[in-house]
Formats: sequence, structure tokens, C-alpha cells
Amino acid sequence: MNQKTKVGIIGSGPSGLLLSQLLYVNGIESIVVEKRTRAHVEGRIRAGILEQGMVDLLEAAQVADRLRKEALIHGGIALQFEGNAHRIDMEKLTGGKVVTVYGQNELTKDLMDAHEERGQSPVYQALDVQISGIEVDRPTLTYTKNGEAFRVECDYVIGCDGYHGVSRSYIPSTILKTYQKIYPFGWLGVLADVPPVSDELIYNNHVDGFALASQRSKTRSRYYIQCDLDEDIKEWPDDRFWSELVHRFGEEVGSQIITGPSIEKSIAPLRSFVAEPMRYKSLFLAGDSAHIVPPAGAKGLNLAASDIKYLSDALIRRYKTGKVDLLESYSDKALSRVWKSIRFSWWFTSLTHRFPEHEKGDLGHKLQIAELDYIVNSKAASTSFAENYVGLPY
Ligand code: RFL
Ligand code: PHB
Repeated sequence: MNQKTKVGIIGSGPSGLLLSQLLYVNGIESIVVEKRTRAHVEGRIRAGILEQGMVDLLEAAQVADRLRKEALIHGGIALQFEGNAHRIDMEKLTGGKVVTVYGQNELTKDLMDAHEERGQSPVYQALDVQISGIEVDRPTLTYTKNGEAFRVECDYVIGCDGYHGVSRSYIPSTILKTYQKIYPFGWLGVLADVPPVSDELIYNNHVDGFALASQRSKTRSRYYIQCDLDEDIKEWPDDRFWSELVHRFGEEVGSQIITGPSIEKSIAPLRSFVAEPMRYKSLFLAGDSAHIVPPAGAKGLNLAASDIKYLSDALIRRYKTGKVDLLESYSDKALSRVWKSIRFSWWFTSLTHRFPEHEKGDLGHKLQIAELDYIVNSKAASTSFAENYVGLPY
């Protein structure tokens, strides 16, 4: 079957859904193709911290009603090291900026519901997605669904298909340059319906490994501990997870952690990755298809949002005025912000995790403590930290 649209979008993660919703609000039609089911995409427990820029974009996309009612606003976070937690007052240090706590899966649900309401849901279970003709005027997306072949003719193809997607591979290898660092550890995350240990997030440096106390609501906690890459999740029954978490948070915080049955548990590998350029002819990359950050710093989803802001502005301008200048500058503009978040996330990971080359409590660990101590005690350093954490300007 043949279809025609203006913008063909691959992937219905937050990048793809937000882009198509913003285009819709501005009267520009698009088609989203997604290889998984709606339930699968919606069920992925991932990010939870939104910068103000992303919240503003969700408002512009007219999908922020539930978020406005249910999200939590955080004006600070704590950095814990050597057993003591130190609050960074981000709101005060940045002249009033805060972050919003709202699960990525809730946000995905809101976006999917908005698509469904307007009768334009993504094409789920679209298999074998391929792109052709990005070098000519009108590229084409092809896919199969339930054994039937489909062909979508469009003006632009947007690769929002994540790190493992297909779109990046359509940029010729003579043009594409990738940068990557794989970290020698992962994060073991648990979601549980228990009240969070603290009103705000606590990032904890411990000689046995990093730990993070996060949350989704006043009654739902999200905790992470640094783990080895080859850990088998089956070796981590709830009791073992809670006892390691309590141990890493130490006397003061650990003893206050309320435990309960996990409702989700998973291990995520950590990497820094950037693909340049983020545009080739009529193919544009956005979100995780072009870059990955380690999760300390909570930048992945927020970077996807800034890409979508630049790209939606560029496409809206193209369709409203015929001008393609913002499409031409998209890759450079997006990458300039991407690299700053890549740097912040890499630096914050280096400062808070235990590295295999560190003997317990060796020089590397001592240097981390000295820098953390500097951050929490120097106004200049804590301001710089806060400025990055709440999100650099778009
Ligand atoms: P996604 O979410 O990976 O969506 C890509 C979609 O494309 C589909 N797809 C295809 N569809 C059709 N054909 C193909 N060939 C396809 N290949 C793939 C996939 O099925 C999928 O639905 O990318 P997107 O939209 O760019 O969104 C990126 C975010 O999901 C990601 O950056 C964040 O989750 C990262 N992240 C965090 N970011 C934050 O800003 N704050 C956080 O607090 C935060 N915490 C996290 C995180 C990521 C984590 N994990 C597990 C990676 C915590 C964790 C544990
Ligand atoms: C989360 O709540 O999932 C979360 C929070 C902060 C991070 C990473 C993940 O830095």
C-alpha cells in the first residue's frame, strides 16, 4: 500500500512522539512507524527528571495537563560522600530554575493518548523499516506489517529510533563519524511502591560503588546501584538489592530507607556516544539515535527534547515560510548542546562511580572526594554544577 505524508518519523519513543505531536499542533502531517507494540514502548521504565525546556515543549505540544497535576518540582539535589549528604540549592544558585520529576513512561503514555485522540496513532509493529532516496527530493520509508508491504513517500525522514535503530546506518560511512566510550559498569535499577527516603534526589559516592535515590511520586521510589557489567539480574533478589542499597547509603540515610517488593528491576549498561553529523540530505537524526549519555546527570531524555525543539522549529519554519535555513543549521546547533551534556554526564559519572582501576579508597577515590567537597563548599563550583543539572539554555 502507498501512503504520502510530509514528515516520516522512525521510532515512537519520546523523540518521535513529541516531534509528531508538535508538527500536528502546527498543522503539519507526519507518520510515525514503530517496530514494537504500544504496550512495550509504554512499559519501558527509564528517565524521570525533566528540565524546564522539556516541560515548556510538552506545554507547546499540548500534552502537559496530567504532568501539571501530578509531577513533583525539585529545587535541589544532594551529593553524598563519606557518609554525609550535602544539599545543592539549584533553585537559589540558578535564579529560580528547578527540575520536574515525571516518569518517561507517563510522558510516553500522554503523548500516545494524544495521538490516539486525534486518530493518528503510530504504526506499531512496523517491521523491516528501510529508507530510500534520501539523496533525491522525496525520500521513501518502507515497512511491513502483518505480512503486508507499505511505502510512505515524504519530504523528510527523521530517525528517532534510538541507539539500536536503523536510520543512522543510512549516513554514508565516509561522512558519519562516531565517538564512543563504554563504561566498565552498569546501573541496577529498582522501582518500588514505597515512600522515597528523601524529598529530593541523593547521588551517593561510596567506595563500594555509586548509588542513587530517586523517585516518581510521594509513594513510588526509584533506586539505582552501580553494578558489574556481567551481573545476572536473577542473582539480585529484592533482599540483596535493599541490603546493598542501605549499606551504600550508610548510617544516616540508609537506616531511613523504606523497602518493599520491587515492581520493576533492570540492568542498564552505560555509555557516552555521539554521531556526527545529525543530518544527511533529507535524513535527520534526533535523540538516542544520535547520542547516548550515562544516566548520572539525567540528560538523555532532555537532550532528545532539545533536538526536537530545534528540529520542530526548523520544520515549522520550512512549511510556514519555505525557508530551510534552520534545517541547514540543525546538526551544528544540536551538536553544540549535545557535547556539553556529554561532557557533564561523563564528568559527573567519573566523580561518583567506582572505577575498576581504583583500589578501594585509593588516590582516584580521594580525588573524587576532594572535588565533591569543593563542589559543595564553593559557590562558583556549585553554581556551575546547578546550571548544568537544571539544563543549559536551548
Ligand atoms: P528511545 O526511547 O530509545 O525510542 C526509540 C524507539 O525507536 C524504536 N525503534 C524502531 N522503530 C522502527 N524501526 C526500527 N528499526 C526501530 N529501531 C528502534 C524503538 O522500539 C523505540 O520505541 O529513543 P528516544 O525517543 O530518542 O528517547 C531517548 C530516551 O528514551 C533516553 O535518552 C532516556 O531514557 C535516557 N535516560 C534518562 N534521560 C533523562 O533525561 N533523565 C533521566 O533521568 C534518565 N534516566 C535513562 C535513564 C535511560 C535509562 N536506560 C535504561 C537506558 C535511566 C535509565 C536506566
Ligand atoms: C531516575 O529517576 O530514573 C533517574 C534520576 C536521575 C538520574 C537518572 C535516573 O540521574
